This record gives sequence, C-alpha cells and structure tokens, in this order.
Amino acid sequence: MTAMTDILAAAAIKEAVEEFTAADSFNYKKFFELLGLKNKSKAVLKKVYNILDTDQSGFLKEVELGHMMKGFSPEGRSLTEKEIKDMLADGDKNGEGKISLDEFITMVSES
Ligand SMILES: [Ca+2]
Repeated sequence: MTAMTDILAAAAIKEAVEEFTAADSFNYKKFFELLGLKNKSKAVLKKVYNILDTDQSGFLKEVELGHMMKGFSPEGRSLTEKEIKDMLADGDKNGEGKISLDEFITMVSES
C-alpha cells in the first residue's frame, strides 16, 4: 500500500500539519500548497485521493474530509464540523455532499 511519505516529502507534510494545529484554523488551499500538491500530476493526485478515500467508495465523504490532516500524518488533528462544512461549501461544486476525484483535483489546482 502506498504511503503519503512515498508521494510527498515528509518535511512538507510535517510543516503543513503543524500550520493548522488550532481548531478552526484549517485552510485547505494553504494546506495543499504547503504539501506541494499543486505541481503534482493527476496520476499522483489520484494516489493521494485514494489514500484519503479510506472506504474506497470513490468519494471523500464528510467523515473522510474530517480526517484530511490525519490522512497525511498521524500527527494531524481531526477537522472541526465548521472546517468540514467550509471545505465542502467550496470544493463540492455539484452540491452532492462529498468530494469527487475531479473536484479534489480542482481544489488542488485552485490552491
Ligand atoms: Ca469514501
């Protein structure tokens, strides 16, 4: 199984996770930027997405979005309800309540 540290620099993951330790401080655009996701290929972003999609449903649901930071590092905290809602409000373009791979790639490209 692929680990995030096989895809992204461990130092970048550490920096990104440490940036948002305070509740309600999470900003996915800045988080993705710090992780260095923006210049990654779609194939690499798909690998990242598949790791975050823990139940392999093909979508990132609220519970998986809540574990966004934990998905990158065990040091990451759970996101708050507000942070999850804010991320969905921005990233869930078709309003189905979950993030598809295409929406995730768009979120990264807009970061
Ligand atoms: Ca899922």
